[in-house]
Amino acid sequence: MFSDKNSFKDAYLEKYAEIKGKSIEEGTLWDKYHTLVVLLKEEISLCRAFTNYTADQKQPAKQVYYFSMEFLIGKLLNNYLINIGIQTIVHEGLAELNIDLQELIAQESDAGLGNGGLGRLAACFLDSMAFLGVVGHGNGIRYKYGLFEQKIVNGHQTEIADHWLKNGYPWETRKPDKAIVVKFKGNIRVERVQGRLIFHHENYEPVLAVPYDIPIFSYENPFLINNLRLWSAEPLSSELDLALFNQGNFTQALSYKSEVEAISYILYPEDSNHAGRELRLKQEYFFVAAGLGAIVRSYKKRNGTLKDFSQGVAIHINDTHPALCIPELMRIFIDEEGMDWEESWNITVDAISYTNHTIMPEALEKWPVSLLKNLLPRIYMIIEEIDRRFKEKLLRRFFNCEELLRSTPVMREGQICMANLAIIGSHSINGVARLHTEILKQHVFKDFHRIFGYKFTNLTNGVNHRRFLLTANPALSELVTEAIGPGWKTNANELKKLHNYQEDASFLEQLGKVKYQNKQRLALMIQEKQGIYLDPHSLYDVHVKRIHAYKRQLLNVFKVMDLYNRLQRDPEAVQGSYSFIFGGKAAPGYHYAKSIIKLIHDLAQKINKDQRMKEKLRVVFLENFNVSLAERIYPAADLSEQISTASKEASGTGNMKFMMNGALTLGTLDGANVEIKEAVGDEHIFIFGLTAGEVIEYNRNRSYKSWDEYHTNPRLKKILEQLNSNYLLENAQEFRAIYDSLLLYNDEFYVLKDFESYMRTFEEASKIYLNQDMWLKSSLHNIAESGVFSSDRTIREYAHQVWRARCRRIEEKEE
Ligand code: 26W
Repeated sequence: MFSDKNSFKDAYLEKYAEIKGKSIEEGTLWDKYHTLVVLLKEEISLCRAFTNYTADQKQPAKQVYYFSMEFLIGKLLNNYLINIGIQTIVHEGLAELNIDLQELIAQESDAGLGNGGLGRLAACFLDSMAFLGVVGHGNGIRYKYGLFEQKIVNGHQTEIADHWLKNGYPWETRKPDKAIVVKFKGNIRVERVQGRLIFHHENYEPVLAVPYDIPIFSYENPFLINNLRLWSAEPLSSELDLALFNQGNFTQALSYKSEVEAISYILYPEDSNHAGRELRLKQEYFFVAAGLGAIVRSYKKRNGTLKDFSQGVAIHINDTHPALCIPELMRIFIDEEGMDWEESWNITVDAISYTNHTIMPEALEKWPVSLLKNLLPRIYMIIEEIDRRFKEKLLRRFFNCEELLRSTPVMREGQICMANLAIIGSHSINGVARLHTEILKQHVFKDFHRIFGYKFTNLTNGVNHRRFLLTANPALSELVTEAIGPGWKTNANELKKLHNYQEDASFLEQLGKVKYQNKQRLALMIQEKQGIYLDPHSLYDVHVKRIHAYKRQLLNVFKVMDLYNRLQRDPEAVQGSYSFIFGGKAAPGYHYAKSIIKLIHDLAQKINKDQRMKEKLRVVFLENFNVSLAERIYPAADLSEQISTASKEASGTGNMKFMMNGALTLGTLDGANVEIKEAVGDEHIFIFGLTAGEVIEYNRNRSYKSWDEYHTNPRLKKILEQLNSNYLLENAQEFRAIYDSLLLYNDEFYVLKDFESYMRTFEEASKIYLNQDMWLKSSLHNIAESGVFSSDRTIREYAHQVWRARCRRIEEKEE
């Protein structure tokens, strides 16, 4: 790698001349960005060759494969420059060539191959696996179109296709020689040969899966490079096309091509709603079959036999979307390797582990038998057999097992329950925060917990602190490093050393300044984009995440409405100055969530144009919340809104990103908020509302009556009346669905129930904010305790407890 800016400059100019064949002055920003990425990739691949070499010398490390429908990786360039440790060299070298590194960084498309939490978690895990020296690779889909771009028109969300590949994506390398054929539909012919059943898949529709590899560079260790493999669907060969073309059957030939390409065409923009579409099931099997095909092929090449497969390979399934890994691995062992059922099953279960990310019933995947049977006939037969054997075992093991037989089988009422398949077919199932895991054990999968108690574990989520603190917040990172040294970058627990500065007035003052600058930077961006001015002295109260009823953006809106109502009556009723910042995408078909976006806009418009509120309240909705925008927002936040209905948010990871950037949490006892509270102590977090236990009990006994809240709380009554009138809009019907959800349908997410305690707790927080010294101490305390929420900690736990894989980094250190 380059040792100084001159050697970088020479290499860059040489590469530029080689691939562009013109002078730098003639080149576009894209040319310059492209050259830089190609150069980095080549330099790094030299290191990769070295990795393979060293790995072969010692005992081969266990390979971990992280199967996920989504990888929300965002931009890579800046992160990679920091990881490799050459950001300054490159910045200065390019500057001498009159090139602004920031402009090149802006050229990169934000790879949005994910919806939200689950996809971003997968991306954070890739970084931490590489950093810790776990040989861990991502396996997913190379969607031609990622998550839609959100445009707000007149307060309404509209969606624009995210054509992220339009200029090309220089980080990826196409590997046509590593392609795999995936088979759909057709029929199975069964033959008995020497007492054994042989299964022939005939008349199937073949699809070629072509891999594109993206290198994952680890922090400060160029030798530990992992791979993210994304599969693209292509027609198998031109033969079929040609034959049809020659017969004059053009439309049929073209429809075959587009049907195949549809598989990796677009990411489903649903983050919690299982729609049960055939194309989605095709996507799921497509990347499962391609990924496993490649893994088995390379394993066999290295080891000859598959007998010890699960000792050398761990397959992790990120939610149930890749749960077809279980029958597919069985199919490979039985049909292609001629192994018997028992042995195949033992290896499969031993290799596979599963993470659950949601308890929302509408998000749990269930596929109609008819759909699966037609699309994947052999996989269907295997699922049937898994189900049959499981039920048989239950009957043998449990006396009186009617109850168990009702809730745990894979096949129920003409549907295939993917979570049940995932639990039965893996050796480990985990929730993503302690509370979530407890809910899984005691409620959602209670019966499974009776049967397979030993399989359940908790692995609380974490986030990549090198992206969301080190890279996203350079000013804070510098301040922290000056105070406690650079060790926190590789060991986030060292952030605890910041406690030594708790009483250091000058340090706290600097911390305040950093926050102010970050707020200014965000304000500038908002001013430029939306023409709304935010005062950096005001409290930035931030609520950014997918828009969903259970995440209760509505509760926050009611808070703003209430403050506004009170300020109109009495300008002294509320102390301090506030900027309420919202952001997030709604699934295109989720009308309720879209109304929430419209509501925020209408409220923002009303308040922002009211001159009397100028010094007091501002409301802004940031368009197109994505990874890059998130990296701007977290460093500028004072208050982090984590206000889901308790029990509904499995973990949350935004809560952790805010925390490490010094924001204080205003939240319910839900997901990882519970653990954040334990880490910082009651006095450094603002907790309100029903507990998960109370919500579950209300749901059970149905004693909650939302009308009671309406009648007993005049402030709330006023807000609801405003919602149901033309107070915000000429059209009083616009927010009728929201109003009805609260009063006609009894407020499923307890918005009205939690309103009062939310307001009280918000007021507590705002009082403390007025005392900047106290606030900054709490802010520092939050940063100091955020180390446990680094994904490095999470991945260590996965490696030791679930994958039984080595973290080469720590072992090297101990030697
Ligand atoms: C089939 C449609 C569908 C698509 C995505 C259903 C469910 C999902 C995901 C499981 C939803 C998701 O992203 N869950 C989030 O996962 C995060 C990472 O663990 C958690 O922090 C969030 O609390 C959880 O909502």
